[in-house]
Amino acid sequence: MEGWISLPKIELHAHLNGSIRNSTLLELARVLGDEGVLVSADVEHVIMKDDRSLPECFKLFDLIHVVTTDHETVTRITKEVVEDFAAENTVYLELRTTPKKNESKGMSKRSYMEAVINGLRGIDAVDVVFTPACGRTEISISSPINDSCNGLTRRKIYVRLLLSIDRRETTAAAMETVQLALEMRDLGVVGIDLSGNPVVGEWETFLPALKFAREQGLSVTLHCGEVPNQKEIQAMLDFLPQRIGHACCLEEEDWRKLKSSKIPVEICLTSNIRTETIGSIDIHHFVDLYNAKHPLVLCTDDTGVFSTSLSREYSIAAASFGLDNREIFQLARDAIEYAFADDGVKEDLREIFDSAVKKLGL
Ligand code: 6MZ
Repeated sequence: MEGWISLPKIELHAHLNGSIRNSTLLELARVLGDEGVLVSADVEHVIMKDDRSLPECFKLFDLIHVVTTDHETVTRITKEVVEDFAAENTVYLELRTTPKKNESKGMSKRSYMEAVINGLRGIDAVDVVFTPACGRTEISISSPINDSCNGLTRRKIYVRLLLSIDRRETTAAAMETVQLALEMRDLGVVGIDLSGNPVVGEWETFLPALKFAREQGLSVTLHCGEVPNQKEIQAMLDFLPQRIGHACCLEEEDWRKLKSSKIPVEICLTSNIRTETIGSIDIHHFVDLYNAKHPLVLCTDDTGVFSTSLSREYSIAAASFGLDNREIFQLARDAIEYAFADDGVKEDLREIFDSAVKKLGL
């Protein structure tokens, strides 16, 4: 199948500011360069660099945040990121982002998220279904993958949001993010993510907010084991989040716990290789988890930062692990079960995949 673009796909681990088009980042950097806020040539060099270690990634994120944190830009990047995922046939996208305060721009965590929502509302190239209310009943589906209207084929993408807690944040700041997520449930917020530089911060700092999120019925996913830290990995697995991301640096005992817990793992192949969190693709833990029939889902992490796409991640898995077309299709379809969306959305997604079987010649 050409590049797996025609395969319907589910994306469950994508960071908004990590998924910006290079062309947009460069354009934004040039504007700030012209205003004398930064030296755009330096920024261009950093943006265009291909391989970067994990610590370098977090330096890049700080730079990206300098060029993106105003409302208008947040709206623009949200729109572009969703359009890009939809263009490669992602039919369900769980997009995560860290709500940010920026007093100089009059930005609060809430207004940041409102700018994200405005981005979703502003998309007209595809049908975006992002609130439970604008769901299945309001949009008539003539073809499960593409809706036809006036002879034009329109794509449809479900989008749900996760609010990220950055590991640099305090307990109070993490709590504020969870509170905001609860208030924005009607706008498609379904869960909380813990992310950020894995060598910064303590698990105990975030635990009260994560517990509160869970008590209130939000789903939780944790970046777990991006660096070796067995005490934290054990504590995270004991918390029994609905999903974890990465799971690169687990020890024997952690693998046992993970496998018996059946917590689904968000696998980000290119990210793990580029950041050298995993030495090479042939020793990636995907293989062990896949053979053990452990729940897992292929994800991009940061399409912009790692120059990848979801189709590309599927191609890499097919080529590196010898999976045939049917196995790849099943891998993509199984991801529905690990999404944080409600049952009605999942039912629609199953139909989308099942009706794609014939079109894909499977
Ligand atoms: C941990 C990551 C990450 O939230 O500003 N982020 N956290 N590990 C990773 N693997 C490489 N990739 C991205 O998107 C960017 C933020 O997502 C988190 C970091 O906190 C980064 O600043 P938002 O939209």
